[in-house]
Amino acid sequence: MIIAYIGLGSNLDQPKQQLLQALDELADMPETRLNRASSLYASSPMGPKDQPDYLNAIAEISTGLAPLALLDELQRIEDDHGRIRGRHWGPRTLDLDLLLYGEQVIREQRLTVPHPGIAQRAFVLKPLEELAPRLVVPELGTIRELSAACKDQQVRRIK
Ligand code: A4P
Ligand code: MG
Repeated sequence: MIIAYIGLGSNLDQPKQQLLQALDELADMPETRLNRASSLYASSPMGPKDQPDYLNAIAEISTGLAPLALLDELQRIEDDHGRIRGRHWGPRTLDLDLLLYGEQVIREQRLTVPHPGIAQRAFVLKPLEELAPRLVVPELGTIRELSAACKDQQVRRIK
């Protein structure tokens, strides 16, 4: 089993419900266990501003799925949430990003791991820091270091 981290994001159709339901669905993936999940975090949109604020969270899973099989499962769950692939960085009912897959570095057409945005996004790093501050992102440093470098971005933890 490999430990992997999944980033969840939503800004349409009751984002909190979208994320809580997605956590259940991650737990139901084949060969996979949901170890733990972060709190939910709210932030204004990165990218186009004419869209609602986002809720984000992180799930830590243990999985026997290979990386591309895991990506297939994540995209199936996105589709089940009525995800319509519109403009880049546009609004969405559910976005599931494979952030980290063990310590592997993957550069394939369909899949880049670590996720390329990870080091610039407080809405990813804050919830990751809650779960695993000392975790090392291959080639980049620890989550705590990367999060400190993004501290100017406003992200609110939801109680
Ligand atoms: N892909 C490659 N690597 C990965 C990976 N590690 N995980 C490919 C997931 N997918 C990966 O994704 C496009 C393609 O990326 C997939 O088909 C897969 O083969 P997508 O989600 O359909 O496309 P997108 O959403 O237009 O682009 P992208 O880059 O995924 O958008 P992001 O980076 O997810 O950003 N603001 C806040 N505050 N919070 C957010 O969560 N999210 C976005 C979307 C914009 N602004 C946001 C937030
Ligand atoms: Mg995505």
